[in-house]
Amino acid sequence: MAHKLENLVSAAIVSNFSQKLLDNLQVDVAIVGAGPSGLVAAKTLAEKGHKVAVFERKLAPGGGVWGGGMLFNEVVVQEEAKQIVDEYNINTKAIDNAPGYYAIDSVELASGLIYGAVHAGAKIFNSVSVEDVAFTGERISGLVVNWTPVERLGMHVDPLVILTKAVLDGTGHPCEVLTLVQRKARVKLDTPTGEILGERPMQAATGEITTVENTHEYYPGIWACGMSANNVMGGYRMGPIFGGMLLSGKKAARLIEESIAKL
Ligand code: 48F
Repeated sequence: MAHKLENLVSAAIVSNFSQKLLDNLQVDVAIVGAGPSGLVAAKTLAEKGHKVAVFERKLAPGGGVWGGGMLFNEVVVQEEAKQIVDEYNINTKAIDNAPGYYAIDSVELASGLIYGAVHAGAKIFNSVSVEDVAFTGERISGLVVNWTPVERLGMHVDPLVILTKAVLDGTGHPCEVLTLVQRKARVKLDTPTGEILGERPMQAATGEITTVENTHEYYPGIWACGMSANNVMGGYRMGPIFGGMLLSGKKAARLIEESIAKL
């Protein structure tokens, strides 16, 4: 009997997704959150040949980029980060009276960062939430994941586990993964108090610098980038300027690559 189109489409989706998930049950780097910092890290690591999976709670990857500032869909980057934007062939527009600052259409930036990560070979699993981590001895060695609708509906469904050499917490303002590591595993993070210091109010220029400075391994096996790094270390927020996020993603990729090379 000839296959009906409906059946071929369904079978292709089920088999391709299943294969993709099977291939990513063990990865080199598991990134939580497909915001700008996580997406830059994903592209940079995947281009170097690392197996990278990104888990994003929302249906649409891109994090806080899409909405620009107060839903005006434009964002700003500074000169230091323009080189990263140029790698993606994303258009920038010099800002009058602000030498070294550029405006970007936030839809172009979000879609470009997503395409860049996927095209480089990273796999993005959207509508998947990270609800816990797995440990091997004193090192974080995995992510515990479930469908976002399961999480949102509070369904009593057990998760699956992704094993990894490195976890990158790119969950933005709440630094969700490091928060649960500290709370559930009751371990000390590499901060002055051993705890999460909490994000400070807006101070854009300082926040841009500390976002990159605070990109760091906070416990064996787990790094933070972007606003997550700022929250862990008590950095300032900066609003719709995104250069620090992109530079943080680059730095996270470099630190992780150097670290997993030694494993
Ligand atoms: O917040 P987000 O865009 O991360 P970011 O790279 O960039 C921050 C900026 O967008 C903006 C800013 C710039 O001035 O301040 O806020 O630090 O993206 C974080 C992503 O992580 C997802 C969340 O849905 C968002 O898309 N996320 C958060 N918690 C989880 C998660 C989780 N537990 N599991 C999966 N995804």
